[in-house]
Amino acid sequence: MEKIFTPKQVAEALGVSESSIKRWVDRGTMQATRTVGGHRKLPLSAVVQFARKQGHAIAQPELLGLAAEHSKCPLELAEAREQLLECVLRGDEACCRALVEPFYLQGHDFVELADDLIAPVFHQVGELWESGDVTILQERRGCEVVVATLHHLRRLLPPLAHDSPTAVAATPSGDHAELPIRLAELVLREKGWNAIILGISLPVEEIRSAVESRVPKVSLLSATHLDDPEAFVEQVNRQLLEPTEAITKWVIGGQAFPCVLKSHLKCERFSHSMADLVEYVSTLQAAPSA
Ligand code: B12
Repeated sequence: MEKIFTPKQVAEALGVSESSIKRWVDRGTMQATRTVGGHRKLPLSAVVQFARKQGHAIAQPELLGLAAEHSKCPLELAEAREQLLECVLRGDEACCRALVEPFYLQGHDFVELADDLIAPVFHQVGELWESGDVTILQERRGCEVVVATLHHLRRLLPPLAHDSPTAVAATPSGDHAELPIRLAELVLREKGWNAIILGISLPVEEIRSAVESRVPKVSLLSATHLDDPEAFVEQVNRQLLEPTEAITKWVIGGQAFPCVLKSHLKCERFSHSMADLVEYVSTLQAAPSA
């Protein structure tokens, strides 16, 4: 259940007067509902989206159940990456949330969060693991704390419209990397898509049956590590992409595909980034429905 606040509580958190909050609500700048008695009620996501759009700092985020900021001044991207890497390697969830949540509240979107902050940090974790400077425990615990942070961020998104288009996302059997599809879910949710994660490490035939029953406008497949990429491309083309090409648009991404194989995938788009995914889906949203 989403947290709901009174204008007085929000005023205190934002460090403004209660009358300013009521004025913003009455002008429609801040979304609110009314009780039967006519009192204004403000959902957390409405306060957060107001703060992001208006560039309004939240003076006391803890009053809204948000993380107290890691650092009071907005961080440069390079600095944010450096600090996130430290939190990830320490497996410190509170520190990770206190860094990433304000980054989002300051107006950065999920595309930036994915492509410019989280992915580069984990690529660095991978390099450190390869050179023996990071343990498997640190790598796995690091993923856990970021996944937990993403769950917190999810509840800051505004509710979906009843007619929002559907997208599904999965990773295939044997691929246990969670971050790409969790990030894709948030990126698409932010753009108004009803993005549903089918699951991680799912057999291809089960992904296919989920797509056939849900008929999503877009389907995403992410693969970070495959034992035999060539055999996988052959199987996924034959058992998943070809049989469902008439009912959904496939977008595939992930580090598992060597360059030579990407063009063999029978998908609409191979995406290297969340920015590219957003660019692609915006062409679908703009297109008149058939
Ligand atoms: C964390 C991690 C794991 C964790 C994942 C845990 C979890 N809960 O998610 C676990 C423990 C499973 C793991 C295991 C292994 N791993 Co590992 N792992 C990583 C690590 C450090 C981070 C992966 C990650 O989450 N990155 C962050 C994401 C956000 O970045 P990204 O994948 O690049 O995604 C971005 C884009 O590529 C794109 N994108 C990706 N997918 C998609 C999909 C769509 C639809 C779109 C639009 C975009 C898109 O958008 C994202 C945002 O920009 C990487 C290092 C690295 N370079 O990433 C190694 C890495 C992927 N692992 C590697 C290896 C070798 C392994 C193991 C084989 C180790 C072993 N011997 O057991 C196993 C294989 C497990 C398996 N079969 O899945 C190698 C893979 C080399 C390769 N390509 O074959 C890497 C690159 C490390 C290295 N430097 O060697 N790993």
